[in-house]
Amino acid sequence: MDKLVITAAVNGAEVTRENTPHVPYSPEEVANAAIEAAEAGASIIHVHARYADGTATQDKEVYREIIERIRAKSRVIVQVSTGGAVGMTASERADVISLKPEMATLSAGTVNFGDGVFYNAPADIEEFARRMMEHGVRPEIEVFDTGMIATAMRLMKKGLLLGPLHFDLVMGVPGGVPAEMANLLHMVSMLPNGSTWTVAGIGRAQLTMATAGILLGGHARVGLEDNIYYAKGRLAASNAELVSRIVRLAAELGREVATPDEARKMVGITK
Ligand code: KMH
Ligand code: ZN
Repeated sequence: MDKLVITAAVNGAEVTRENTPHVPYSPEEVANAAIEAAEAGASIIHVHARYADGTATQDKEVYREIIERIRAKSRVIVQVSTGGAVGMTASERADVISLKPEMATLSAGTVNFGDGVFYNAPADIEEFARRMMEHGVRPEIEVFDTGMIATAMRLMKKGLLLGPLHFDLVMGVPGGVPAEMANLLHMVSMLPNGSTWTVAGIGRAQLTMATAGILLGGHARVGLEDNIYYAKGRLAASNAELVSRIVRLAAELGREVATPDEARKMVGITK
């Protein structure tokens, strides 16, 4: 099996200090969490921009500072969010692509997201893909339900996405595909040949889905964006703590962990 690429989704747009005191907000906090997670074994860091008070933003300058701070100390891949937060417009979400980050998320459809709607109209998805191609940004296709895999394949046929594709199967968002093994196996069976995939289980499914990713030859995403607990009733102390557990599990299950440069080759980052 290929080496394991661990993604740390360190903050997201929705988790607050009321949920957990450990979620990083400011660029400095996000960068420190990212560097610590990379030292623990993550090769991709998925980041959202926040203002210092925690408000989610797609402000390009905030992303620029996060990227520069991480770059100064680590070779880890920085993957920016173009999903932002529920309610943001597609054009404000897309602005960060012009920074030419190595990697960015590309959500492949609309999904109910808790009490809100994460809106991704077909024309907007195509525009995100076009801009990523124009700026040489490697997309990670965010899939919240099975039909979104078919959407990504249509975009590939239209020449808006270049294969092999790299997917993040997000499982357990209330409104999206439930985080169950049968659903994961079904989604993996739908992926176009040659795809790479990681799985992000939400809440307590983070550990089970990441373990499934290790066993099935996929990859694993963990972090406070998706899950704030280490165990029932015990908050994770940091993103690095969640990453470290995956590194230990991978070792027990016979999967070596990829370095950032190995991950670049595996997920198709060419620049
Ligand atoms: N915050 C969610 C509404 C992404 O980063 O691309 C969307 C999200 C996906 O987190
Ligand atoms: Zn995100």
